[in-house]
Amino acid sequence: MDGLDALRAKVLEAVSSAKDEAALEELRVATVGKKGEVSLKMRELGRMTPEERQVAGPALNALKDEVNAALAAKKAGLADAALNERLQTEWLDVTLPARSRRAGTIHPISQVSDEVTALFADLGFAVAEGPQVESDWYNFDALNIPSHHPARGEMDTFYMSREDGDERPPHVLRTHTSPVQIRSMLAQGAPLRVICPGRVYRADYDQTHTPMFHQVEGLAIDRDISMANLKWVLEEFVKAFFEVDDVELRFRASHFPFTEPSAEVDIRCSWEGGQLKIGEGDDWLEILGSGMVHPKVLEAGGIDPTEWQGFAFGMGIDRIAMLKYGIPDLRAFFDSDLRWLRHYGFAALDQPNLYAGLSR
Ligand code: 2NL
Repeated sequence: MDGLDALRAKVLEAVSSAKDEAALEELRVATVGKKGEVSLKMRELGRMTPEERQVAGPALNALKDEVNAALAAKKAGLADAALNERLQTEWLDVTLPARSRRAGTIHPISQVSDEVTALFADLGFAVAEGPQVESDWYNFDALNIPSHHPARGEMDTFYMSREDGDERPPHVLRTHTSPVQIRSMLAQGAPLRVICPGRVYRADYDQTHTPMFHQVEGLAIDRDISMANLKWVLEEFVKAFFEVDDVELRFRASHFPFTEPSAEVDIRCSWEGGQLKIGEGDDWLEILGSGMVHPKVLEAGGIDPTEWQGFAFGMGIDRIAMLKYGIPDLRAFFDSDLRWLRHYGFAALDQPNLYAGLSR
């Protein structure tokens, strides 16, 4: 067939001098593509005599194979060259010393939250979490908080808005983590031991209150749980959390709608030269509220109060974080001031655990 050798030489030369993959692709289309030079030559086979076809057919097929092989080889070569060029220009010296500036730190609230949950986990409590936007039933009714109770007022509670004309009661930003415990009771039944840390919201903002703060609540339900169990659990907690060998707790009668009886718990302490010492001295520090779960609350949680009883307690994480780590100003917790965070933050790899110690 005329000109086949010349075509072969021309195409192979073009392949070998192609600069990049795009040029190569253009060349493929122009030669072995549907309307490429080699393909057009193949169409001529139809007009040949059988004898001519017997010679030209294999020659054309061989040329097509040869061109395809050259294209593939060149393509691989170009990819190698591109990679080599990247490797030449983009290098990284892994022997350089690490940057000395510290990365982020763990916020004291996260740290204390982890400490408290690690501690109660060791006492057999499971960690539970729930939504921050709650129905009024989970946040109030189930907790025996009547509709006229001041906590329900706009002064204390953030209400979500409803569409105009929607008469259903609005959702609220949860004012405590108790709804999580109601959900745990309904989902798991008795016996039950849960610890619920999380964000809560109240419409209050001054020196000692922020509209969002952190709470942790605990709940233990069994057939014969009593205030004695509550007292022991809280003593163990306070000793481990404040890292002291002994501490005295004082239970003061109080009132919450969701517990009966209710008690506020103080711990013995001293303030000397502005320095707080837990477990010694003549002062008392209020750290939490507690009590025996009200029968109506057990009922709302689907638990039979004639068979089961339990204790519950709640405390502010922000407050105990300030006490433990000597942080004077509550509002600094939420300022995101990097200097403050570097000063009061914790190293990211120091996860609290009871073996290594809660806070190294
Ligand atoms: C406080 C007082 C408290 C509870 C929280 C609770 C939860 C359920 C049932 C009964 Cl589901 N009680 N929680 C009980 C007593 C006190 O918190 O001063 N918190 C900062």
